[in-house]
Amino acid sequence: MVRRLCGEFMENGDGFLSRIRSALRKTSEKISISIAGGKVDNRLLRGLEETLILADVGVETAERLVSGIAGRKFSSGNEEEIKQFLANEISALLKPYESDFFQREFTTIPHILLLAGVNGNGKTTTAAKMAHIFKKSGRRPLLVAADTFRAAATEQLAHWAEKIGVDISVGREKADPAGLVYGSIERAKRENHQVVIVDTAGRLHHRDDLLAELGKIKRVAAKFDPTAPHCTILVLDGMTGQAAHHQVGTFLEKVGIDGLAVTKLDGSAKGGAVVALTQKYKLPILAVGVGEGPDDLRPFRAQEYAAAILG
Ligand SMILES: Nc1nc2c(ncn2[C@@H]2O[C@H](COP(=O)(O)OP(=O)(O)O)[C@@H](O)[C@H]2O)c(=O)[nH]1
Ligand SMILES: [Mg+2]
Repeated sequence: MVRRLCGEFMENGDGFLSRIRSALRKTSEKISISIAGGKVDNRLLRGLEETLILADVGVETAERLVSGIAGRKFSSGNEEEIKQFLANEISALLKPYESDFFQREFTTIPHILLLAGVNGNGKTTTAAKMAHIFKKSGRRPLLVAADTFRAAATEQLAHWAEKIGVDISVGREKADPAGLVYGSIERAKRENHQVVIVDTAGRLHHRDDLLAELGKIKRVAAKFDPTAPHCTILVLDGMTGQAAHHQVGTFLEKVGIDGLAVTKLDGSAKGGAVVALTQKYKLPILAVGVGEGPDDLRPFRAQEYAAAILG
């Protein structure tokens, strides 16, 4: 049985739906325009397909959705019926990629989470928000500032740690991140932290270095426990659209990832990217970012997301 550790957290606060709905308004308005009149003919189908492709749901998925409509009888002139049909279809496509990430029992303690991704995608912010969620559900987190390359990165995470009241492990500037991670895991065992959240560097121009460094961090964690890191999470910026695909491909191949966290959905007009990414890479969406505050990280809900795309 799954313990609903974060149940309270998830029901509280303003809705995920209202946050992303305003961001996705452009997409949903365009969909509304493309199906205006509700008369299913070639013009409507072509217009809708184009709108879906422009919203980044991916060409194949757009084709599939549109042929689903083409092959169905709708009572004429009913836009709402088409919208409802699309919402159900998109929700069904996304449903397998929901996750119980925040409620999951930790099989090994400390549970080790590794956050990776390109600079600016929201790793540090997401690490802090995750720590905040775990703390609220009664599990002591330890944040690890393994982006030792830039002093500012450590300061940023330290600032968050103070703000949300959780422990943090920092190293000297330019210290070996893998060494810091090892020391942090030992500290977590000593001080009874149940979850260790490792924030890493994401400098793009040293990509090979960076990927090698992530590999080293993973090996060091595995020395302590062969199943660690228990979850390697790629943090993506929901506003980047197509570029995100390249990032997922690279990290999957070179580092190995278990799931995605998609940030900035509160500002992403091209919300279809989540649809395309899940269909292509079959990775769960562990969390979504809907703002810059500590409470602005949410579980991903397929139905709510589909509803927001359709307005
Ligand atoms: N609106 C919004 N901004 C976010 C979100 N997540 C992160 N940010 C902002 O994106 C910027 C980069 O985030 P940061 O965590 O430093 O990225 P990192 O370089 O990957 O560690 C910061 O200004 C964050 O406040 C989100 O979900 N919504
Ligand atoms: Mg950072």
